[in-house]
Amino acid sequence: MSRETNETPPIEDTPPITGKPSSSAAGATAILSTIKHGITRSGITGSISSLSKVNKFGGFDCPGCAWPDPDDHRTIAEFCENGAKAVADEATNKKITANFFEKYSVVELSLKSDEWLNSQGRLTSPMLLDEGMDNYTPISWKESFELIADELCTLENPNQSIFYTSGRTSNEAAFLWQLLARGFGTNNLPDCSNMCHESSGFALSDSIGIGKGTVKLEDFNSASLILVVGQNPGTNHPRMLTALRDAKKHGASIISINPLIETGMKKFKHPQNPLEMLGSGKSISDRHVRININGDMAFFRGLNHCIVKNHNYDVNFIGEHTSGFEDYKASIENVDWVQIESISGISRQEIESIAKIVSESKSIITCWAMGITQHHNSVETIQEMVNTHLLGGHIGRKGAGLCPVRGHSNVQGDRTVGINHIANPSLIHNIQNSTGIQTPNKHGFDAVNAARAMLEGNAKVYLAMGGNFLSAMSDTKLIAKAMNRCQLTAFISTKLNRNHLVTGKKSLILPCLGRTEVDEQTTGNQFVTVENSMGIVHSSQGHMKPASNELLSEAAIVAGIATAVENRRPMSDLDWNNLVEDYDRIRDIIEQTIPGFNDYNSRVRAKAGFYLPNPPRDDLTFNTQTGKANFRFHNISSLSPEENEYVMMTIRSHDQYNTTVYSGEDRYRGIKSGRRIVMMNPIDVKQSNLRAGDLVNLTSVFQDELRHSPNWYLVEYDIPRGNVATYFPEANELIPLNSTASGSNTPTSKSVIVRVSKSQD
Ligand SMILES: Nc1nc2c(c(=O)[nH]1)N[C@H]1C(S)=C(S)[C@@H](COP(=O)(O)OP(=O)(O)OC[C@H]3O[C@@H](n4cnc5c(=O)[nH]c(N)nc54)[C@H](O)[C@@H]3O)O[C@H]1N2
Ligand SMILES: Nc1nc2c(c(=O)[nH]1)N[C@H]1C(S)=C(S)[C@@H](COP(=O)(O)OP(=O)(O)OC[C@H]3O[C@@H](n4cnc5c(=O)[nH]c(N)nc54)[C@H](O)[C@@H]3O)O[C@H]1N2
Ligand SMILES: [Mo]
Repeated sequence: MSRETNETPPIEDTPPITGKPSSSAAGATAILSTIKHGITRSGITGSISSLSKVNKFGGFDCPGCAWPDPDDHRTIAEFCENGAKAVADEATNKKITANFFEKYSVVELSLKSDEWLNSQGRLTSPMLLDEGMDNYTPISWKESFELIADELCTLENPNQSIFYTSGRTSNEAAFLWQLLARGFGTNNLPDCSNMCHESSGFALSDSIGIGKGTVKLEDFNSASLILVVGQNPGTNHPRMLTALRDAKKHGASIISINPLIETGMKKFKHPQNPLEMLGSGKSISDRHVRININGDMAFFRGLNHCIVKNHNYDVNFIGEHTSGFEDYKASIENVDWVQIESISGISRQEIESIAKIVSESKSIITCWAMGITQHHNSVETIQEMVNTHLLGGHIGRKGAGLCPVRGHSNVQGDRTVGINHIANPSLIHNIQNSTGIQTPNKHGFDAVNAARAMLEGNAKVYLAMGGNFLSAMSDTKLIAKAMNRCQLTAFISTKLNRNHLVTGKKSLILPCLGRTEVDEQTTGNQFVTVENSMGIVHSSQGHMKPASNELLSEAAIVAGIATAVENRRPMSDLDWNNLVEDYDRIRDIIEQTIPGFNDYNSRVRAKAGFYLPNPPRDDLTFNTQTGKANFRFHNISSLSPEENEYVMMTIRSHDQYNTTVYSGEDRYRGIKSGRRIVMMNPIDVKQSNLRAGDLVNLTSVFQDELRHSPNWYLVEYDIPRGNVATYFPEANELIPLNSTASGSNTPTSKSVIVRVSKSQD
C-alpha cells in the first residue's frame, strides 16, 4: 500500500493580489529584493561573502542559469537578482535535521506548500523512509549505499533501473553517474534536458550537425539584429539583459517575439550603473511581435517565404555550405497567407516588414528558450528558424548565429560528458577503452519513457542526481503513481521537495554539498567544472562552510554507490573512491573519453576556462550526413482548439526556480501574490461570461482524454485572445504524459488545450 501523500501543492484559498506590470527590469527594486532574500536566508555576512564569490575567477559558478560570463573581465559583482536568490537559497542557514522528520510524517509534509517545503532549509544527513513507515529516520551513508546496491542487484534486469539527472550537477559527478548507470548495464539516463532544450538539440543536430548554439558572447557586440523568441530573460537569464543593452550600444536592433510583453524586454536599469539606476532605464526591444502561442512556425515560414520571393538570400553561402535549398525553395514559393496569419496572429504586412529588416541585417543572432522548445512541433519550428539563418548565411561568422539559451547552469555540460539515454556508439566505444565498462547498445529511457516504465512496473528502482521529477514532469498524478510503484526511490539533493514525499516503497534522501560550499577530499579542497550556454568549460569552487559535516559531495555519493555495486557485481577497472580523492583523476578519464577535453586539467585552470570545439562556429564545418547544413522543410502545423477552448502555456514566475518556489510574487507581471492563477485576455474573460477574480476550473483536452484541475483564480492580462497562461509546476497535472513534441519527446508544456469553467462553490 502506498502512503496517501499529496502529489500537488495544496490549493490556495486566498485570491491573488494583482497590480500593473512593471515598466523596467532590474533597477533599485531588484537590489532591494536581492538584499531581502540574501539577508533573510543566510544572514548578512553569509550573503555578502557568498555573493562576492559568484561567477568570479576562482569563485563558484552561479547555480541560477547557464548564461556565460565575459571571457576577459568580471564586473564588481557578476550576478543578478535571481542568481542571488538561487545562491541565498542554497547558502541558507536554516537546516533540516533528523528531528524534523521525526516531527512530521511524509503525509503531513505533503500537505504543506512547495514554498514552505523549500524554506525549511538544507538537508543535512541521510534519511530512510522504510517500507510501511510514515516518517523518514536516520541511516548511515554506508547502509544507504548497501541498500541501493542490494535493490539494484536483485532486479531481474538492469533496465529496470532509472538514473535521472538534473542540470546543476558538475561535469565530474555527472560523468561518474553515467558511468555507474552504463556499468550497471543500462542506458536509462533521462535528464531535465528531455523536458527543456531536447527539441533544440534534436533539431540542430539534424540541421547543422551539432546540438548546441553557435555564438560567443562577444558576437552580441557585432550583431546588427537580435531576435529574442519565446524567452523571458528579465526573469530567467537576467545577465543576458546586460549583453542585449551592450549590443544595442554597438548598433544592434532587437525584436522580441512573444505572446507577452515581458518587462525585461521593455527597459532595463543596470544594477551596477548609477546613471541608469536614476533614469528611466535603457529600452531593450525595438519592436515586439505579439505572436499567438505556438504561432512561431507559421511566422518564420512567412518570413522565409518573403526572403525567398524577393531573392534576398545569400547565393554563395547557400551554394557552398548548405544542402536541400532548391527543394526547400520550391516548397515555400507559394504559401497560404490566411493560414499563416491566423496561426501566428501576425498580419502579412507586419511579417513582410520584418522580412525586410531581416534581409537588410548584416548579421543576425536568434535566441530562444522554452517558448519554442515545449510544443508538439518544436523541432519543426526550430528547423524553420535555422532555415532563416541559412538563407542569409547567418552562421559561423562574427556577430551571427543560433543561440538556444540553456536553463540549468550545467545542463549543457552534463550532456557533453555523457548524460544521455541515447546509446551513442563512439561514446560506448570510448568508455570501454578508458574504463573497461561494457555498455549495452540499446537506447535507454528518456524522461517520458522512464515515467511510462515505472508506471507499467517495468522499472523499479529510481535514483535521482538532483531535481524534482515528480513536479517537473507533465501529468503529476500519473508520475506520482509511477513513483509509488517503485521498490526504491533515492534522491541526491540539497533541499527538500515534493518528490521526497511521493516515493517508492522505500526511499532515501541523500544530502549533498552545493556549489557554494567547500568540497574537501583526502588530497585537499577540490573544484568542479561546468559548461555554460556558449560551450565554455570552466572551474567552480565553493568557499562556504558546508551546511553540515555529514554532507558528501555528489561525486563521493556516486563513488559510494558504485563501490557497493562493484562488491556484488564487478563492472569496471575503476577504483571509484580513489578517483574521488582528487577530482583531477576524474577529469583525466573524461579527457580520455570525451572529445574536446585534451589537457583538461591544465586548460581548465586558466582564468576563464576554455571553449569546446564547435565546428559550425569555428570553421563552417557541418558534421551532418550531407556534410553541409541542411534546409529542412515541414508542413506548417498548429493546434486546433474548438470554439470554447484555449491554448495554455505554463511559465515561470519571477520568484521561483523551476519547481522551487521562493514566494508567491511575480513582480514584473504585477502579480503581488498568488500562484494558482490563469492569465486571460480581458475580452475573452467578458465573452466567456466570467469576471476577473472568478474562481474557475481548468480541463485539458487531449485526444479523448480529459484532465481536471479545480479552483484557479482568473486574472485579466495582456495576452493574445484564445491564449491563457498558468504557472508550472501547479499546472503540470493538466499536461498529458502522451502529449510530447515529435522527434524530441519533450512534454508540450507550452501547448495545452484547456476549457475554462466557473467553479460552482
Ligand atoms: N530565476 C529563474 N531562472 C531560471 C529558471 C527559473 O525557474 N527561475 N529556470 C531555468 C531553466 S531550467 C530554464 S529552461 C530557463 C527557462 O527560461 P524561459 O524559457 O525564459 O522560461 P519560461 O518561463 O518557460 O518562459 C517562456 C517564455 O516564452 C514565452 N512563450 C510561451 N509560449 C510561446 C510561444 O508559443 N511562442 C513564443 N514566441 N513565445 C512563447 C512566454 O511568454 C515566456 O516569456 O530559465 C532558467 N533560469
Ligand atoms: N509545465 C512545465 N513543466 C516544466 C517546465 C515548464 O516550463 N513548464 N520546464 C521544464 C524544464 S525547462 C526543466 S529544466 C525541468 C526542471 O526539472 P528538475 O531539474 O528536475 O527540477 P528543479 O526544480 O530544477 O530541481 C530542484 C531540486 O534540485 C535539487 N538541487 C538543487 N541544487 C542541487 C545541487 O547542486 N545538487 C543536487 N544533487 N541537487 C540539487 C534540490 O533538492 C531541489 O529541490 O522542469 C521542466 N518542467
Ligand atoms: Mo530547463
